[in-house]
Amino acid sequence: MPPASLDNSVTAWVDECARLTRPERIHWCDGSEEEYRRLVSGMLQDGTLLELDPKRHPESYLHRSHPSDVARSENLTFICSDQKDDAGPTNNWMSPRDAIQKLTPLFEGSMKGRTLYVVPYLMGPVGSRYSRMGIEITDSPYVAASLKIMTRMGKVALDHLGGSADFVRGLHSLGDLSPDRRFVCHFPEQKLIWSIGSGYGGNALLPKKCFALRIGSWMARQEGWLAEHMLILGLEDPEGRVTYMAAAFPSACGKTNLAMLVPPASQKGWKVWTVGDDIAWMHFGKDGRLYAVNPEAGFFAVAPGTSTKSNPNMMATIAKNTIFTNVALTSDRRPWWEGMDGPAPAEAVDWQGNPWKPGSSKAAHPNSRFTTPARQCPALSARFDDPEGVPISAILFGGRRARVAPLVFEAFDWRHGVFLGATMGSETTAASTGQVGVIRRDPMAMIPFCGYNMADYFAHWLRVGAKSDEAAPTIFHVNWFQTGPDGSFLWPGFGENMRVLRWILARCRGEADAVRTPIGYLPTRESIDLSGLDLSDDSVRKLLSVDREAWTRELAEMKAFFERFGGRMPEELWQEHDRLTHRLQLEAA
Ligand code: OXD
Ligand code: MN
Repeated sequence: MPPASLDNSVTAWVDECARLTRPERIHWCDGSEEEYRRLVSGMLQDGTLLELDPKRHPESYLHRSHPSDVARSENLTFICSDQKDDAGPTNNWMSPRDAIQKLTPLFEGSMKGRTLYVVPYLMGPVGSRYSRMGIEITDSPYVAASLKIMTRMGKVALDHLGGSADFVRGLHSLGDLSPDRRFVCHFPEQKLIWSIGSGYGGNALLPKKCFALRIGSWMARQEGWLAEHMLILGLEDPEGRVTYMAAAFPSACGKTNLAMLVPPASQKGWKVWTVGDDIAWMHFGKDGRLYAVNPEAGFFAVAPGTSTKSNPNMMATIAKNTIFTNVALTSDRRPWWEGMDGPAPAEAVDWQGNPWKPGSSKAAHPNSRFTTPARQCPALSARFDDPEGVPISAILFGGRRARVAPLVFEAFDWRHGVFLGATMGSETTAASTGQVGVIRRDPMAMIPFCGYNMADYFAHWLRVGAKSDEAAPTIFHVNWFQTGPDGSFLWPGFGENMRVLRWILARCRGEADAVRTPIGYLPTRESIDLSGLDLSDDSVRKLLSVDREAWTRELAEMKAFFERFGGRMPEELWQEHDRLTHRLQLEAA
């Protein structure tokens, strides 16, 4: 039964969706523990979930998605704005009318024999003026249960909505899971999402990428804030002072690990507090500072590579109440993936349910995931639920670059920082379908997630920061992934990234030296703590220097990327490109 307090438009929309999809029954989610348990027990009965060893993994389950449905389908993701130009050259576009015409027959009767779940959810802390409401209609109990973990779901959300009709509508159906009939369509002007044919998190958990980033970025531009693909962390110094930073990296480039970093023994007294691992909603306050909230309540993170070495906090987080997707299953019913601690099991069942032995194919899918509650993270910030958010002192942009980008450098000012974000490049990963390991321009790590023309997005960034001048965060670029001639990483990464965070913090406080180079301020060798690291002089030189020739080659690629936006590209960014060209030429002379 729908709660009585609802605006008629909510029930009218649910009725309309039910008429289209013809479910056997409708269930309004209240977000209770009991409801979650019922969802789980139904899925255990029909095999959608498998129970893990309840002693070692209490209340934790394995889900296997369809083998053709294991990552975000960027080629099937569309922005359906009224005007094609408003979606811009980096998005697939379909007219709203064509999208409705194409998808309506796919939704017709798609929920026959299934339950339609109405899932109200809140994005952002309870009681925050920055939080926003959404309702997802789905025929997937896996989605409904995952949303209980990933959002503030059910009654708490409806209480926030009150009698208002202002919420993002999301209609999702598994359909027949055929890639030929799979579409993820966003109608930003209507605050509406239609997704069919996929049960994969990034396509089916609509609050995450679809709402919090694609529709969110559209709303943010209209309302003057920023919806970003960024982690949020608090860096505590040995005196107990906490400074907050936000960082954008493309999918599967270590955002979650950085957000939960545990410093090595050499970094005594330092600590990282986790506010968010994937998405930041940020508003400039009256004091000119930028404040960030994490709209999510859980983590949907990549499993392979996660271990007590790479991310002990995450290993502790996933110890219970966690849904694993597409990982391997050991004979004692434990989850397993490549890069986990200890030796590989002698045998297991792979992510597709087939017998597996070490040395054969991958046991876990490279984009296998877990969905786990943020409140279980031992490093969760005390300000996770702060309705006002946390003040951001530094913004980090980064990518996966084997060459070109040094370990860390600082932008000259906000405008140059926006240029650094706008020209970010990274090697592609398994988080999306398509070729892995090729360099693509991924401005602010938002290329798959910006819900409108990215030229307008850059203009928006320039505009919001310009208002705040001095109080705006300082912008940095980092790259943990530079490799040497033998292909091995030059920088140890993981906990040792604390050394880079400390340099960034010291720069924000005006306490660290830097050299001015054509691309920005780089650390002097003495200003960054490299003590005790096993780094050759040559590695240090490569990590902390500018490869002028490589940057000159980059200029051409940046130019080609900017040209895609034609006359809509902000003039300021072309000027930044000219200035960089000029600085590189001067240095060569
Ligand atoms: C994610 C992604 O799932 O970026 O966070 O793909
Ligand atoms: Mn992400």
